[in-house]
Amino acid sequence: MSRQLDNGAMVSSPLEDVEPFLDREDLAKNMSHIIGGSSLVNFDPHNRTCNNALNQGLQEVSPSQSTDDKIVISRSSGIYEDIYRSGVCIWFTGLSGSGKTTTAIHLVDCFRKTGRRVTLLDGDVVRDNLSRGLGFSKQDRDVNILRIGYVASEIVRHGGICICAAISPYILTRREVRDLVGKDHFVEVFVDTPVEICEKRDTKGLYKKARLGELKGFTGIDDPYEPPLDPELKLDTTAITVEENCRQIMEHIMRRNLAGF
Ligand code: ADX
Repeated sequence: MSRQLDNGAMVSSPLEDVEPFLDREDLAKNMSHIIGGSSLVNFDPHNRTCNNALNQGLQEVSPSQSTDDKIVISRSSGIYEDIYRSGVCIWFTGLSGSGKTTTAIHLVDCFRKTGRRVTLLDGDVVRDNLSRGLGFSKQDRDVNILRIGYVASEIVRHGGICICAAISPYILTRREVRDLVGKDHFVEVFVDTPVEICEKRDTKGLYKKARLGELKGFTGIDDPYEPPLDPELKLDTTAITVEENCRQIMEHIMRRNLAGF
């Protein structure tokens, strides 16, 4: 399909023509049309997923060798690998120092081991770039969270995996993000570490500053944190290891078939 840019130039973008789940004949036709190159991916029309052909070893066959239950499509790079997979957003919420980032980083590794690419949006990192300049008023926190939610929703919409780790203190804002991403692709994980423990850990020295009154509006001290009422998962980081917590999350995702493994 061609479309006209603002400057009048015509561009053609074949992917716009392709619905993710066409019937197998259309798919074969379109895929061989839009994707050039030498390597191949097998598409399974029954469970609507692509085998991770890179991990399983590619077979050099041409599109004409497609059979009733196997469509062979050619591809030129890894970028098409994920398009038939389900996207999912794992949204960590909890106090500063609760263990969101530690768990999220370990979870990234777990997903990578399955062959999936993962995007991690961590509150501290996002505030250094996408949300630079925002403060910690309710309004600014909401803007921050909705930005993260928007990026997550785009990643998920394209079949990607997005792990978000921000305090996200407000129930209604988290609900808005859930709606934005889509409830069937959203896993809210409450990192339920009590404030006393977070304060004892005080990895960044911010609780101390907040207690001394040098930092105003610090979550859990003089700013609210609204715990989720009905999160998909609740983690204990005081008695349970990060590995075990991540295993629980991966199990949840597999049980609900959220990532198309
Ligand atoms: S959120 O409320 O908008 O979700 P976010 O996760 O992005 O917060 O950022 C929280 C991080 O910012 C904390 O881990 C801490 O390092 C830092 N921070 C600085 N000031 C505050 C504050 N007033 N309240 C909470 N965190 C703060």
